[in-house]
Amino acid sequence: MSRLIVVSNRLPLGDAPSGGLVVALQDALKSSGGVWVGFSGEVTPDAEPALRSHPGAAFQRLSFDLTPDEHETYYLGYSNSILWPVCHGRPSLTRILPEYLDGYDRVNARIARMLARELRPDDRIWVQDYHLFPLAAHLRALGVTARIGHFLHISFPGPGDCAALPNPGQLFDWLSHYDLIGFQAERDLGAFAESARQLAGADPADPRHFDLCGRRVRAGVFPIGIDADSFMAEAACAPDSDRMRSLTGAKMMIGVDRLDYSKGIPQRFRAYQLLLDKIPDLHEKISFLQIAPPTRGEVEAYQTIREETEHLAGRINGQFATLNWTPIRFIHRPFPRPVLAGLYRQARIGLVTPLADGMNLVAKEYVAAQDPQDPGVLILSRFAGAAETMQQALVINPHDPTEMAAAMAEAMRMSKSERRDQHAALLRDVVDHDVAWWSDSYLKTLG
Ligand code: ADQ
Repeated sequence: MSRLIVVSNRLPLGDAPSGGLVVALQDALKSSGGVWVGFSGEVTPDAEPALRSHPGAAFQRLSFDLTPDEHETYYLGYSNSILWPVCHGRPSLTRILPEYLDGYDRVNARIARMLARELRPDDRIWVQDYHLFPLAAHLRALGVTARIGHFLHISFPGPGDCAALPNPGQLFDWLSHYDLIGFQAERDLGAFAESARQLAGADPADPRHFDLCGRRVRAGVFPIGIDADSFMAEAACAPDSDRMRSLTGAKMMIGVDRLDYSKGIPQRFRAYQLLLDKIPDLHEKISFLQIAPPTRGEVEAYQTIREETEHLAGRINGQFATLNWTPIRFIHRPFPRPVLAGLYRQARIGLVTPLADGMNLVAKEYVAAQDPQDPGVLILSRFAGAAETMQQALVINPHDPTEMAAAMAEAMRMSKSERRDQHAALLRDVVDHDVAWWSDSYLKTLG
């Protein structure tokens, strides 16, 4: 059996499987004697030129360190100050410096050199996400002939946003070295086709095969899911925490996101403010818990979003709070999965309102965590990849505060039978298209 080699920016270290991706790939890695390669999380001036092995998992794990300069240029720079804003439709938030592209390409070349030494000709290599676009090109240059696939977890930019990259043509050249490029949603495949046509003269042989930069590339849509069964089980046995119950018995609305400008957190705060302003009857009857651990704090755009959201939450509490009721609790800390599952289950409304998002797993986790007899309501942005398959949610435009506030009011009003019908349809999709389905269908297509 050919080995599966997974390469991602971060290597899952820690003892417990840290997320759906690990759970999904664990079996394939274990049964094929496979390897997971990724960044160790350590930034050190003496990053070794060889991969380091981490025993103790069901599969082999190999890591690399980054030097401070590589971390600055490859990770914070090209990946998160150029590609991330461009792929999320925010080119005005890019910071383009020539050393970012240099560092990004150099780190990918270094990973390719370290990885090539470990490879066998019949391995299948599965590269994850936007940090590693050039990896296949560097592996090919070293003579690697194995099958190489890429999966993009975030959305793909249309031609207008792609043109804001310092190197739009080169992006397509990098991608042309993969055998299969996987996207989250039809929307992303469409954007890829159009951008590749306009910016790199790509010729679609059919909707799923492209002649790109002199090579034939296959592309497809593989919407990622969650580890639905275990999430449902965790939520069902989560203790109903009394500490979470508000003094006024208010129904909870929950948002769970990394603190990122793509997630639409200020928009959701403004819609909530409008709701409380327009419908005083809801005062003390609804309370909003927003959990948002900060990420990428070294990047300026993330400092700005933190200030903006803290300011808005403070203003809403100042304006509406009573002695018994705090309208918003804004918590900057990650929670263990079982705690999160219990919080989702207690929440009458799950608020997922990104301005742009590859998929958004919180939408799926929220649905899986509900009590099917008395489920809560999902309010979902039409700009999340999840909206392509989760049409039974209350799908909204996150830029329109009136529409979002109306959806919150509607979710508070909905009868139990309406909520059950809506939830049953959503749950079917979450269970049928879980993370194991995602990895199986991708790897089958890769061959
Ligand atoms: P992210 O942008 O990180 O992922 P998302 O899909 O929402 O976004 O996944 C976040 C994960 O982190 C969820 O599993 C969530 O439970 C967890 N999480 C968030 N806040 C947490 C907290 N405070 N405590 C604990 N856990 C927390 C990228 C893309 C997405 C795509 C995923 C997977 O941007 O669009 O869905 O990859 O492909």
